[in-house]
Amino acid sequence: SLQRPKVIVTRRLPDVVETRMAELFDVTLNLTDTPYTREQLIEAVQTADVLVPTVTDKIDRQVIEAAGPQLKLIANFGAGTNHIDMKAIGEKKIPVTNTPGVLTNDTADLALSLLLAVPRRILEGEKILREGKWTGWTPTFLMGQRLQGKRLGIVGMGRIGQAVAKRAKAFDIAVHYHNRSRLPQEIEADLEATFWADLDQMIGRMDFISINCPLTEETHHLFNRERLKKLQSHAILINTARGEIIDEEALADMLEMKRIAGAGLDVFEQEPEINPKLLELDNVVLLPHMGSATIEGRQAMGDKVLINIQSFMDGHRSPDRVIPE
Ligand code: 8YV
Repeated sequence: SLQRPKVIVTRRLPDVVETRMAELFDVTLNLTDTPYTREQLIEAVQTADVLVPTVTDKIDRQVIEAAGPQLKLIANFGAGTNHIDMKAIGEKKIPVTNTPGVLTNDTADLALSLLLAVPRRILEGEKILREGKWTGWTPTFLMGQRLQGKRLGIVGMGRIGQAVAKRAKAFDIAVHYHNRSRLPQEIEADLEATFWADLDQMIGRMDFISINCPLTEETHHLFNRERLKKLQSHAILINTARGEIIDEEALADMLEMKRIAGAGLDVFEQEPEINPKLLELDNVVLLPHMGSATIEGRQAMGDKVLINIQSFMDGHRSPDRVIPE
């Protein structure tokens, strides 16, 4: 019944979240925690009242069109919804919710971690030490780039972009940004952020770039080969958004040729596969999609999923409804 909807959760969630879900719903957990196959996803949308997917579930047109009439809600565990074909969702009129807000600061913290780790060569240093290759302090050993006084260009100035800006400001970095629309004046003034309507003009002048926009048709390969060539040769590119926003092959080439100084990547085009060229490079820090991976954040994401399901079942509009374009 609607009182106790059948909820299928495709991945293991934090214990407290699963426990609470089992109290409230008739919940099916994926105890193996291996991503659902297409067949399993199709079966899920044909039997569940509510599906709780994650970024590893490709909810494409075929899956959406296979959904049975009993499917009432897709309550995504995560903010990004690029793995869900929102056009097909709009046609089929299945409501989708996500979990914005609760992972903003964690993701921004990880972007800053990369913004420190790459220019300051932190992982190179650690590796040398662990390999027993550190022969002692020298005046010119592991010199990196200073953060203070540099220019950071943020691409995508939503919640996460703004949280990155706030942190960068504390490091005395000048914040610049490109976004579909300009921020309200008071927010711009507060962040001391400079708006660039033209992305290419901005990136040609930045020391660091942080990508914080969603993956959409417009942002797919936004950083293609041609655009990457516009970066300054000392520039460092940070991506905690989605891998497909960058042409990874082109980026690997540019890094290899030292036409870009470095990159910090938490996301990749073919996760969990990593372009082998990237693995060969010293001037990159590669992380396994862990931007929102804090205990508090993942529990809060689970809480959001719960609230979204409950308010929907109670006949209210879910607070985090994602509107198909
Ligand atoms: C999650 C994320 O790890 O929310 C997002 O968009 O990328 C991460 O917070 C993952 O996507 C959960 O589905």
